[in-house]
Amino acid sequence: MAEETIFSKIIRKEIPADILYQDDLVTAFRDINPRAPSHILIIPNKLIPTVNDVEADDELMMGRMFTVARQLAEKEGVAEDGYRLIVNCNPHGGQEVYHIHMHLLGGRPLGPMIV
Ligand code: D5M
Repeated sequence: MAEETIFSKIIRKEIPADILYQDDLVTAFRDINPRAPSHILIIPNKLIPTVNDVEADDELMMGRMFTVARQLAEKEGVAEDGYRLIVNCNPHGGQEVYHIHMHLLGGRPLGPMIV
């Protein structure tokens, strides 16, 4: 059984967060440490620690994450100029919170992806 993170508390609204969207499968809120004018995290309501833990049953929810990302990008006004979606996995991927999250970054030119 995976250990809960602070994101489970955000989903249950036990701690404050700037929640922009929530439905039965996903929740989206502003990143507390924004790296761009628009920096939103889109997460599954179900606790899945990393991309390594994704299973076929999760495909609907993973698809919803992209649909919500697209809708929020439009709402934030960054869709036309463009934005970046990032999912970090484990230490080499730079993952800090072990509850899968998609970063939506936009509102400025992000440059080429540096690895
Ligand atoms: O990214 C983890 C991200 O989670 C990082 O950009 C900060 C963000 N974070 C951490 N705690 C909070 C709270 N409480 N609200 C909003 N955002 C938060 P990673 O891909 O794991 O490096």
